[in-house]
Amino acid sequence: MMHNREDGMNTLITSGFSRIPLADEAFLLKGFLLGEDREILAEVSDLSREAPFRHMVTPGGYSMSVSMTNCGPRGWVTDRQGYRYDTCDPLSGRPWPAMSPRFLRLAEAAAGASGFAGFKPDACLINRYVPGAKLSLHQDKDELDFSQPIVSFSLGLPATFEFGGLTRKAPVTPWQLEHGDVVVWGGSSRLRYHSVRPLKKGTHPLLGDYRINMTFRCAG
Ligand code: MD6
Ligand code: FE
Repeated sequence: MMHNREDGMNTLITSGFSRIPLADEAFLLKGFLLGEDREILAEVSDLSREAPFRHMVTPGGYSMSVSMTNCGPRGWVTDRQGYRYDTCDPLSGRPWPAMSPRFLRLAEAAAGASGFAGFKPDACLINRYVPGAKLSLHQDKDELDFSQPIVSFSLGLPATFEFGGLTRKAPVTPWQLEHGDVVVWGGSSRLRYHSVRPLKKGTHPLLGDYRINMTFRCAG
């Protein structure tokens, strides 16, 4: 079913989506991106020519299985020196590519649909997974402003996302994230631990054997 929805700035035309609560102030918006998935992927492809996906190294010296790039005023980076946000891509020395109006509008609309009005991210980390790639249990805590939520787009192959509690030992709940889904969390859930299980083999009609995840944050 198609319907129009006011997001305050533009009329967002998207396919119907359903909102599933994951925890207090955390939601999964199923199918939220399906009206604009091709456009989002074309923009990611374009910006990755300027700032290519690369395997970053953790402070402990391990190369990450997920490859990453960024867009927007700040980008998340890791190397032997630690995790941080940087205004420039260390590969090129130039500022990260701009965050497109579409990305900003969709991220703000998803946050708004989850009770976080007026979300204005300054960072977008883009993660690319191939089968076998995973993300270990972590908190997103390198941002300066925890009053703002994180908005996470999923495209391409499905993944199992594990959503936990505020301590590393707290039990996790698995959720399937599919092409077009958005996860939003903030407030009392902002610092919950989470992980992504090793991606299963598969072929997505638009992305082949990749999964793309984009997380929008207020970092600065
Ligand atoms: C992913 N996402 O889905 C990894 N972090 O590939 C994250 O680590 C994440 O989805 C914070 C908020 C939402 C997320
Ligand atoms: Fe995360």
